[in-house]
Amino acid sequence: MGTRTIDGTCHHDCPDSCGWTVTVDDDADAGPVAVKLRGNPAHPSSAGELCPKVNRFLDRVYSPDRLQHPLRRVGPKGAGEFERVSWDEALDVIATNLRRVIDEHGAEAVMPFSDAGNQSMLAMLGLSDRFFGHLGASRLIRAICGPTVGAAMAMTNGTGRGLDPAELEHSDLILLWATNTKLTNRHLWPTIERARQRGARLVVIDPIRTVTADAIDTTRGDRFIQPLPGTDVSMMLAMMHVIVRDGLTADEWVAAHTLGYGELCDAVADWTPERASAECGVPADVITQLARDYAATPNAAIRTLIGAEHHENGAMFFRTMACLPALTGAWAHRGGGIAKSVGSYTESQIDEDVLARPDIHRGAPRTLNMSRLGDILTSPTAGEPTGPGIHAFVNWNCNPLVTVPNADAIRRGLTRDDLFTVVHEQFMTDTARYADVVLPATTQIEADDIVFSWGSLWTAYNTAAIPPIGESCSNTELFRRLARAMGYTEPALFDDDETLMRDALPTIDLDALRADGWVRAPYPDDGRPFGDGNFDTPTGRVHLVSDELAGIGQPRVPTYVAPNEGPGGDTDLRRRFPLQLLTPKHHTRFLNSGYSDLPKHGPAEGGPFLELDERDAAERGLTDGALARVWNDRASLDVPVKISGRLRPGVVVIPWGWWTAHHPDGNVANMLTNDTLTEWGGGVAFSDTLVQVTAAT
Ligand SMILES: Nc1nc2c(c(=O)[nH]1)N[C@H]1C(S)=C(S)[C@@H](COP(=O)(O)OP(=O)(O)OC[C@H]3O[C@@H](n4cnc5c(=O)[nH]c(N)nc54)[C@H](O)[C@@H]3O)O[C@H]1N2
Ligand SMILES: Nc1nc2c(c(=O)[nH]1)N[C@H]1C(S)=C(S)[C@@H](COP(=O)(O)OP(=O)(O)OC[C@H]3O[C@@H](n4cnc5c(=O)[nH]c(N)nc54)[C@H](O)[C@@H]3O)O[C@H]1N2
Ligand code: SF4
Ligand SMILES: [Mo]
Repeated sequence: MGTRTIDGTCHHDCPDSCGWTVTVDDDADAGPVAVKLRGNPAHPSSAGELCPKVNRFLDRVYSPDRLQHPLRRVGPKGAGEFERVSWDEALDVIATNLRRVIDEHGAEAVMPFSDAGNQSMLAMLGLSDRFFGHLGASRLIRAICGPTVGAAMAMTNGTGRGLDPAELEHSDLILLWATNTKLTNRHLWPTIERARQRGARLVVIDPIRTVTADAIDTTRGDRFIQPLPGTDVSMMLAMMHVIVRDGLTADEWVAAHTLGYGELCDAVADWTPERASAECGVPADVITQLARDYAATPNAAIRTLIGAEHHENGAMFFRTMACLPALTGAWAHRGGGIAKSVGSYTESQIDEDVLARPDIHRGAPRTLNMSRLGDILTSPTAGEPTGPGIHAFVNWNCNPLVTVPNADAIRRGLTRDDLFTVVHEQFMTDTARYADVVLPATTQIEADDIVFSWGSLWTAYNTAAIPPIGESCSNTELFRRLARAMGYTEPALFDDDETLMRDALPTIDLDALRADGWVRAPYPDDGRPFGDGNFDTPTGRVHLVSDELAGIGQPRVPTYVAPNEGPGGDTDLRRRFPLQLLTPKHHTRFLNSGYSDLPKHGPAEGGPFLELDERDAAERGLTDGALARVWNDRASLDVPVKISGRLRPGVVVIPWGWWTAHHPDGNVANMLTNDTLTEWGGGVAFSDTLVQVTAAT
């Protein structure tokens, strides 16, 4: 038999959705073994390159730490003491406990919890909504990453649609605004380089001098602008002030395609660059120059992803940003506009109702926002005015103890004796350690699926290369097994993967997708999403004023509200906790909370640290490598100091993704972070976190 190759697609929650090719040795004693995994050169957007994390994906697949069998807890919660059980025993324990919780507390006391750990269609949307809807469980709002951006832009443009990022190639001025492209979206960089070769200038706007900021070339007119976190809206208002004041608007386009220009002018009249400078810390002349450059470049493009969403004013950031290209008429020009996630082109090809099947759901259960998990698990009413507390917690595709803010409260919640917890995972994560039952999950090379990219227009097929490792199963198979264990008979709960794929994609020919490997989402041939000037609002215009926002109690016009947990917010908090903490993605070998536990990934990145400016360090008597204590009212953690020139005084950073075992005192970055929700859109403000720092004793 020998070896053969199978093409697949990376499943990580990453905009790039790279194509890969797996070489499988069929002659191995233990059955087919994947011996090589490499980038697929034919893949249209990733062109053969993967990344430092996934180049070693097989280390993950064949890690000795992979969970291979169901486990039942035998020690205290969190101690990580388990015994191996059969699937039948595990399912029996789960069904018995779910039925007990439903009898004692009602079905809303069951909380499903997941995100995009595997963002492929079946893994993320497959059968979970059918199962939990049929059971009548509380419904989960999954909005820790992305939905706020779309909901915010929709208030201005009526849609989350924007530029295909590949269109940046046609732009003459690219603003990388709150996105760390070289780290988080590396396969877009060649496009940006092509634009630069044509003469495009680059502006990077970030509170951190990131690796992306380091890539600018000031001799070519590139710039790095470093606002304080959570203050960009003030800078945007000042940019609009300058554009209006200096007569730089595209008058004809504004008259034909916008609503509320006069009111917007009134709203920005007082927002001089000097006033904004006092809020955001960017010199007034830099703001003025940025506004002029932006307005003088008809096809200026703004590239943004998720970074700015994670603030108390995170929705207003994107709502306000969307007004900028409307003032300059950038959408009329190829390469001009805003490029964000393209999920509204790609993922919208999925008929989610076909997957969720609301017709087989029971009742109309409440919704719970995933980002409030700490509050939900520690409250007698799940953080709601009324209703049962959570007594059963079923988690897959997500590692909330590391990835969700206010995580010390999550830990306290998961320790509750009257909470029954199930975790379906590839590894014994911090979250899994608190489970009563742990179930083993497959990796991407062990199950067929379809990956809808949010960083390019390409949707790609993933063919399983090897059978499931050990007794692991895919997410859809998990829910079929749970439905059977619960004694349900509704046939839709048992649909196989092939049926789900065929039924959920009304506009995609599955056979052609399989044969070709990928398919591109429909997008205008001339590259301009709003080339005809028609927007998706009720009036067809760009809403510089928004009655819809007024309807949900938000300002009609773009308005800067300083985050409460920030320099312009609560004065008592600010006095006690004078430093702004960011906890960003930082390591090239990590993907969110994944890989920090693997021997060729985690150790190569060193370990967690507190990064700060030398002035903040000197004030506290801290030197490089000293152990610092970082704390606020939510938690405290000890971590070694790293002095750098990447930050403004007053801003500190702890890279995120490390687990409790990697931190000297077992506390992780998200134990410090803020779980206040964004003004609308359901996002969360973990990047508005104030802390104090001293030497650890
Ligand atoms: N290597 C690697 N790649 C990844 C990931 C990973 O963990 N590791 N995670 C993936 C995921 S899930 C996502 S969502 C994407 C996210 O991709 P990005 O949105 O590009 O990444 P973030 O690190 O969330 O945020 C980007 C930048 O926003 C900045 N920022 C924070 N607050 C503000 C602000 O108020 N104003 C401004 N101007 N900037 C601000 C941060 O300093 C950060 O450098 O990356 C994906 N790619
Ligand atoms: N402080 C701070 N917090 C953040 C962020 C930040 O920048 N800073 N970023 C936020 C963002 S943008 C995001 S997207 C979230 C990400 O938060 P999470 O979704 O929790 O992060 P991941 O580490 O990507 O994935 C979670 C788990 O899914 C598991 N998994 C992978 N594939 C499968 C599968 O097929 N089945 C099952 N059952 N499990 C699988 C992995 O083993 C992994 O442990 O974190 C958010 N939290
Ligand atoms: S994690 Fe992102 S960059 Fe790395 S292989 Fe997967 S899709 Fe590509
Ligand atoms: Mo994300």
